[in-house]
Amino acid sequence: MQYEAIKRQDTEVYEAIMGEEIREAEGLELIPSENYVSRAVREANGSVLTNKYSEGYAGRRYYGGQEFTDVVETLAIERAKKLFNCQFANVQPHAGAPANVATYFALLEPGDTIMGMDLSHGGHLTHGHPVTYITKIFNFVRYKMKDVETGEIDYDAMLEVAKKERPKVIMAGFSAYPRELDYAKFAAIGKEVGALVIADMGHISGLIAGKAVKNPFDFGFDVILTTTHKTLRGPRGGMILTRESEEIAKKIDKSVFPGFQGGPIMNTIAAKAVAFEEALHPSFKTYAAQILKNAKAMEEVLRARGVRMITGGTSNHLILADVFGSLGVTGHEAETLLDSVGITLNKNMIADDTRKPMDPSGIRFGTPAITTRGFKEVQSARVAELMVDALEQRADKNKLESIHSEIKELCKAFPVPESFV
Ligand code: DSN
Repeated sequence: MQYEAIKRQDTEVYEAIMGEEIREAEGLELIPSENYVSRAVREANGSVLTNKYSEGYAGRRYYGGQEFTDVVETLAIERAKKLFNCQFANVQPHAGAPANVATYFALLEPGDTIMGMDLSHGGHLTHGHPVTYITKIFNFVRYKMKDVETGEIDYDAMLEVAKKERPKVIMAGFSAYPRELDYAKFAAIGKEVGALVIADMGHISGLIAGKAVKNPFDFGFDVILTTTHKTLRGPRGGMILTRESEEIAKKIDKSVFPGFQGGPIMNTIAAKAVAFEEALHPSFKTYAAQILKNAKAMEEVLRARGVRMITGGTSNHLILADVFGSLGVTGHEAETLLDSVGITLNKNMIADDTRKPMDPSGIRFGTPAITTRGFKEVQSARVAELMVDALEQRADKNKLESIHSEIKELCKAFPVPESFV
């Protein structure tokens, strides 16, 4: 039996873990940054490697007893390089935000300028939102969409600002943007103003690895930052990839350790290695392609039901819907209501939102986790129908109960798999 020792020793934690097991089994996970990992990834993450301190890098550690940690870290690095077609990988960042910050410190001096996508148009906190401490160190300038109905980035304005502000780094990346970026344009602007172009691909790195979307390295990007637990379907963690510059890679290694972090989390690095091997498997390409097909199927339903989507739809794994404008329900109300029928997603600001972050106009949802469950277009479309039904008929308790029953049946028919290879 799973969790036997925890059950014997600590019933409070055991019960919370079991509660989460049931929640994940009986509900649909639509948060686009979440996924289900394989049992092999979980075993590696729960392994004895958690006991080990390994400051340094393979072959150059500050503590003894590294014969096995060196193996897992080297495996993770080699597999990551193969997945993303690059020459260097640092797999030690504890998460996405530390990977970003360590990279800034590796490549910039305090006071230097970084250009990133505005959070309100889909960017990420670490790309320069004033609530983060890094804005006390670096100067951030922003770019936005030109047209929120199509999602087109305002590349002309971006170039103009870049010429004036001379950023040292231009970040291409997002956490709530449903379209592909024009990497060639980013690279051209970077070249024109002498900035490094860095892609923060946390959300879509699995789609890149599965070749369902473009790889920024093919457009001359120098560095890709990513989490490992979203579409890439690995353990919670971060990673920094460098295309070909040994000079950049060395600076990044030094910045991650000893500059920014202490000991790497070796059990998680082993789990990253396992997940990367899974992603190298041919079935991962099918998975990545299906994520996009499922998102399209949901998009079509929303359009047919008259729900406004920011950028008009999706070209990746996520959709940002203006539920307040379309259905008169706030993002917070929608999140709570859908949770009550077994659908988990998150409230989200929409572009130029007039509402507040804790109760915005939108919801953000996506297909990585339901696709892991085995959903195809037909089930994804049905879920979208049920979501809109629940939001439209939110006062009808019987209707909500019947939607919840149908969601539970779908979950039963598509249990979370234990293995993907
Ligand atoms: N929290 C992540 C997300 O949900 O997109 C970004 O860091």
